[in-house]
Amino acid sequence: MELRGVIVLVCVLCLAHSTLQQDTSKKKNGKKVCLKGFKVPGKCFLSDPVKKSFHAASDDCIAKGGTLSTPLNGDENDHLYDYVRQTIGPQEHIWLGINDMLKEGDWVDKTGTSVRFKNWETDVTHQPDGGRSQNCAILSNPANGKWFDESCRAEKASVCEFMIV
Ligand SMILES: [Ca+2]
Repeated sequence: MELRGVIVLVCVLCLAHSTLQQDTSKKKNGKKVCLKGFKVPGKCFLSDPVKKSFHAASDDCIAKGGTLSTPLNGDENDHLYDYVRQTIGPQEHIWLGINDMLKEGDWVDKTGTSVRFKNWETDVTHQPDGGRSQNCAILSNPANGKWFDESCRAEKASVCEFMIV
């Protein structure tokens, strides 16, 4: 009985250790791979289906050693859209790591740099259309990965990204 208790304890410790491990990438045969999530060149995406405000989602990504996903080109946007469809759902929206809180209409990333790549929905509606009341942005899966501005207090799923360059 005692031995069994020790084995159970060791297993619990193992589980706790692997859960606490925040590394999302490692080198395998000289190539960086993602231990969790999905790899695109230079980064890993990891989804979090729990709906929360922009700030809560952003803080949670930082606590994991990453940042909210911010696609830099159409390819990355397509991969992110695909990944969200598979891991969170085809009707879901996720926060992006950009905002225009400081200066209306100037969408910046986490470093405060104006983003070059944007993918606003402009065919049906004319995003971004929320003015000062919508200073955060979401990627919409029902709209095929197009972006919409949104109130930062809304609660959405999210995807963290981890740089692996
Ligand atoms: Ca705005």
